[in-house]
Amino acid sequence: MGGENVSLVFKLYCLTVMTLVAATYTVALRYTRTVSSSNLYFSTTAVCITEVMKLILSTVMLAKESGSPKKLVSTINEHVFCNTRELLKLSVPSVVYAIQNNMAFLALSNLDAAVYQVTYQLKIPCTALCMVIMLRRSLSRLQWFSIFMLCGGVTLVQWKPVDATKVPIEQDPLLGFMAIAIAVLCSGFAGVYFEKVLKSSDTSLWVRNIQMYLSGIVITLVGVLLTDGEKVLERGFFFGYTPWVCFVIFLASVGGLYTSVVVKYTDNIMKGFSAAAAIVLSTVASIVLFGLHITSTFACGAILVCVSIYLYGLPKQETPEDGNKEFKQKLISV
Ligand code: NCC
Repeated sequence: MGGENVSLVFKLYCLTVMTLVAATYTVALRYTRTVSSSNLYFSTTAVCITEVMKLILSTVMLAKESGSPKKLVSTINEHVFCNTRELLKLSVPSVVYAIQNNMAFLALSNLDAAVYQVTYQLKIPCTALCMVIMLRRSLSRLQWFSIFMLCGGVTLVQWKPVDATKVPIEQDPLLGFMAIAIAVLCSGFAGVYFEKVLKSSDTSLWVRNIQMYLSGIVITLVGVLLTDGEKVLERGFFFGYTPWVCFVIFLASVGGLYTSVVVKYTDNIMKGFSAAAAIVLSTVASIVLFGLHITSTFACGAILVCVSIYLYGLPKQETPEDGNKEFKQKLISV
């Protein structure tokens, strides 16, 4: 996966898998947090084990990319063990993602999965703002408008009546919403920071992932000790793990790796747009295949998503400022 010129089909495949995994992940995670109040696993340990899984999978991918065990060892030595500076650089998104991933557990322990999915869409404008500030990406007014339209569209597409079934755990919706707000900020910042580091050098994606997951393991382990340390020592690290919990960890690992591939071949804003398109397409497919009824909120949302994609892709009207920038750029290159 070293070449940049991957086919459109491959990109679409990665985006679709990422989106389907994310949807399943949210529902499965909510289920594992609400199915029983006794024997509830420690969410901090699940976040930590996910980092371990992603580290193993990324090392396997790097081994495939390297071609020989000798090359793999020398690459890891050069970029990981003998490169403290890069490790520290990648520990920044690592800390932020660790907070975000823990917040997802907190939010889904206190809010319905559909409410979570809808509110979490605020990450789209937040990511766009981070792209503008951190990557100096310029967005026209029309593109900003289309980003907010997309946000509204995805919200409507995913709109479902709140599941009023009683769950056997205490829930605090305010805490849930605060956790989402923190997760939204973390997702925008960490996503764009990782993209910036990844695209500013030729270093392999799998090396970057290994650098990030190594510090991720240390950071999430500190999280386990600080939050659940005593209880973990008493009941064990894997207390309350069921096949469903293992399934959630598997989805979190696969979803994380697909996210990194998607960011490599597209960008964080495209990730938001394509994920929205994938949600619309997969719902339309299930309507056609399984004869489900189309709701008016879905239809309105789908229209908004399609129009926003079209508007975002329209060629930008050049402002005099853009013209100046291009002129200066040309001068520099001469
Ligand atoms: O929120 P989101 O992603 O931006 O979070 C990114 C997730 O990917 C992991 N990651 C990122 C970069 C990288 N190089 N390696 C990684 O493992 C981060 O640790 C973080 O978990 C989205 O755009 O909506 C998306 O949402 C998440 C997830 O649904 C939400 O965070 C809710 O908890 C999806 N993750 C999974 O499905 C597991 C992600 O695929 C898409």
